[in-house]
Amino acid sequence: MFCDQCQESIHGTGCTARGVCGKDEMTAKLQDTLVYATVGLALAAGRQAGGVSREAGRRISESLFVTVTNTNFDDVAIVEEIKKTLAMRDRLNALLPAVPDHDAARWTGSSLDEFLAKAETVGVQSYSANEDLRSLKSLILYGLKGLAAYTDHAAVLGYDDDEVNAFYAKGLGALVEDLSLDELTALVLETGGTAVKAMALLDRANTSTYGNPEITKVNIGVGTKPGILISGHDLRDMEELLKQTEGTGVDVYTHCEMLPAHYYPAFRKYSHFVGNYGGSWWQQDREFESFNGPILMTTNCIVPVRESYRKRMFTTGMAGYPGLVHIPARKEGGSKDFSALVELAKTCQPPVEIETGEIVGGFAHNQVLALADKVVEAVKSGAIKRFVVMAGCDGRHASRKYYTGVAGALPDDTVILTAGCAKYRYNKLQLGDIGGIPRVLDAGQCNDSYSLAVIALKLKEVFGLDDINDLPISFDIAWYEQKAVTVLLALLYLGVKGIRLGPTLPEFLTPNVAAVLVEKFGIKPIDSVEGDVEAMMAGA
Ligand code: FSO
Ligand code: SF4
Repeated sequence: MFCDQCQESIHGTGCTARGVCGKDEMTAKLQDTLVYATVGLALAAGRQAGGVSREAGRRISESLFVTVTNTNFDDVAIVEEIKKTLAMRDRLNALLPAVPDHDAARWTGSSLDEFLAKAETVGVQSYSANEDLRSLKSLILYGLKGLAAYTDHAAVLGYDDDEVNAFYAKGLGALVEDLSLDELTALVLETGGTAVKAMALLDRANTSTYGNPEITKVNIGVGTKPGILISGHDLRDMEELLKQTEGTGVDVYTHCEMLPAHYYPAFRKYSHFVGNYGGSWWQQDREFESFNGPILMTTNCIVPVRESYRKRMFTTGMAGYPGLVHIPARKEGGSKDFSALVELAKTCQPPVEIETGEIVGGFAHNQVLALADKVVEAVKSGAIKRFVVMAGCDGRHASRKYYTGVAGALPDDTVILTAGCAKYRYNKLQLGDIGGIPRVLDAGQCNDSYSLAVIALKLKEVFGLDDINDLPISFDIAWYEQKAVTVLLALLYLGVKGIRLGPTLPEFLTPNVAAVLVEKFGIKPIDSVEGDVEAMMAGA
């Protein structure tokens, strides 16, 4: 196996025997074959008379999402995804005057052994013999994987974007084409442009269905009833779980990236939606143990499952893990059936309280724009000197203490804008407020980084600036998995310069490609807390 797609990849070599994430060799290989099958599907779908259909776009989203870090460790499920993808590829091939002239569009296989054998020649290292070209192709592929997660969530709510689907064909097709450094660099930016569209699409899907997030205080303590803990990003699963637990005597809590569900009016109304339990994804093994009740993983961020809670943990959607019960997809027009979790919860003890208090969030674009006058006034009066965007992911590495340090060291006249699980490094610090505006404004999930971009663009307009980089705003982004790559590419596309990226730069960037990013966009690695805070306050 070879995998270098996340920040915890073994530095210098990538993961070659077993992933730091827990992914083993067989799973890694099957995921490589699934990506290659998806490239074949993209080649066939992109050549259809009407362009990439919504059905094909959804299949591509699902297949790529399965291969995002920590999403699916279940080989049986991945084999099924490969089969479904090849079947759709072949149906589309049959509609063409000629099957695309590439092995990705033509190879055949139907057994586990054949899929594993195929993986030997189609992993990410096969996309080019030139390491710089391969690096750019990796950047495109990983950006597309994150994008796929977002378009999958939007599709679940009935929202698709034909332009995003069209780009799946172009971007995935590029992985198996001979393209120059310049052509691939342009495609990297185009991936960023498509990422903006995908994030806007998901924002529209979420807010049209569940209302605009509002300022909300979220309880981090526990109640006295047994609970179900829901993690991941899928808001439709959230909705159906809340409906199916209402009046059952079972409470519902969020974990990690599901915390922002509390900010939506459609979910706030449920009295049994009690609070958020614990911290970010990598702490789940300890926290799932003490939660005592059933746990539902709706998307990525599964860490190797401990025996102590294995029987209480369920997956759904694109998530999967061997030995766990998987709640099947909903039928057309229907709902998923979470009754197994509800029945199990009734037999469980209430959660053990691990902390008390509350965190405040709900500062997505609509809410912040409603406060725009107050914010603009605070900037004009000098009460707010600078905004620091600290969005992205959290992870296991001790070096991520840097983000807690930066949040604490930023002067009292700065406001932190955040989204994604990166916030767990500082969202329980008491950082106060500026004239009633909290110093940490949490927009929501990582996809809600879109909101942060909307807010920045609005501020640019209000202050009559031509360039987003003229705002008193700095970007100190943390990355872990491929959705953060998507967010980063979106920011680059929007013209943001001088982003700090940490805790380490991606392993898959060669020195030459990193140099291009430095030269064109001023991307820089993080340094010391003191040095970076001082530099950011000076606008550097
Ligand atoms: Fe964090 Fe995980 Fe949302 Fe990522 S929970 S690491 S950026 O999934 O997707 O923010
Ligand atoms: Fe390694 Fe990350 Fe790939 Fe897992 S996802 S195998 S930790 S690079």
